[in-house]
Amino acid sequence: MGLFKFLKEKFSKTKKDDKVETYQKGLTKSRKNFASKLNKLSSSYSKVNEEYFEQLEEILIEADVGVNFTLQIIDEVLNQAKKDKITDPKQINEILVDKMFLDYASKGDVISDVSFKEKGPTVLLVVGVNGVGKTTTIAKLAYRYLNMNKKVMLAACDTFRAGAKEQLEKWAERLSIPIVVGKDNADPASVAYDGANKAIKDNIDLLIVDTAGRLQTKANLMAELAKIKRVLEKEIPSAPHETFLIIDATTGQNGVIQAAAFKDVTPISGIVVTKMDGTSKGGIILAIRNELSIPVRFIGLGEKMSDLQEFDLDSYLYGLCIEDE
Ligand SMILES: Nc1nc2c(ncn2[C@@H]2O[C@H](COP(=O)(O)OP(=O)(O)O)[C@@H](O)[C@H]2O)c(=O)[nH]1
Ligand SMILES: [Mg+2]
Repeated sequence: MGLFKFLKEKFSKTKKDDKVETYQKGLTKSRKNFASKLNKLSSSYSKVNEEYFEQLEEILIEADVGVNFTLQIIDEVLNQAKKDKITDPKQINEILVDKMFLDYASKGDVISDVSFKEKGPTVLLVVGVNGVGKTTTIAKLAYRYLNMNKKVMLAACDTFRAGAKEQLEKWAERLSIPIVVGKDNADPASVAYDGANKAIKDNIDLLIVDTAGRLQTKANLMAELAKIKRVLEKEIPSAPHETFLIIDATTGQNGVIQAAAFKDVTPISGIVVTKMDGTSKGGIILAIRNELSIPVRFIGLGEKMSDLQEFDLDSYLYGLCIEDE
């Protein structure tokens, strides 16, 4: 059975859980831009031809899966179609979805959740340019791990942007969790130092470190992140244990460029793609995975706490590629 039928079966009306509902709702715009166009295309042809594949290519580019991935996947679909002598447009579309799945999955298993150390605080460093959703994602992640009975603490290392500290403080207050802050324009590394020590002293399970994302000057960013990491590692062995890069889905291919730039500066253990609900460019996840091989760990499908979901390839492809009948 192909993936297309498998997903339809897996998520048939009676079996839909909260997770897949959240994905479906959050991916509505992307689905309109992708699944609807695919269906329209396949119903206007009785047999595929060169023109069909050209239009397919256009739909993929518009979904922001990236040029490289588009060309690669069209090639794979063409080869398969030739090999199996398939000319039915609907079947071609199904092969396409299969290939999308295989490309993502072939790059390795994905475990969404932070992997916790057995002893001592686990440190999660959060990076990304301004406005992508770092602070709100931190709040959502804190909420998630609180619900898993973890002791969570925040460190406000974005000492640069006006109001950044206050924004994180507000979240800490709402969630009733401790937070370490510095003075305005304080050295972010000094806040990281205080955070690490307080986390050890208070037996914290998860310390989440917010940072300022000044990508404009790569050298500065690199120096700042390196210093934060050096301090963390000195206080807590092999910290940070995870580094999440936050990418705003509404920026499309720009997000892929940002991810590449950050990857140059520091190792990234996972990506969180935010604001999927506000864009039709939902294919960006496939572009990131294809071009950078970094796993997407969580995805932001709305503003509510529960709208940050662990990344699930089946739910994502279902939400993007399959329209309700
Ligand atoms: N619709 C939507 N908005 C989001 C999502 N994630 C973050 N935002 C909004 O994006 C804006 C910027 O977020 P913020 O956390 O301050 O970004 P930061 O500068 O990277 O820390 C805020 O208004 C958030 O509410 C999401 O998944 N969906
Ligand atoms: Mg922020």
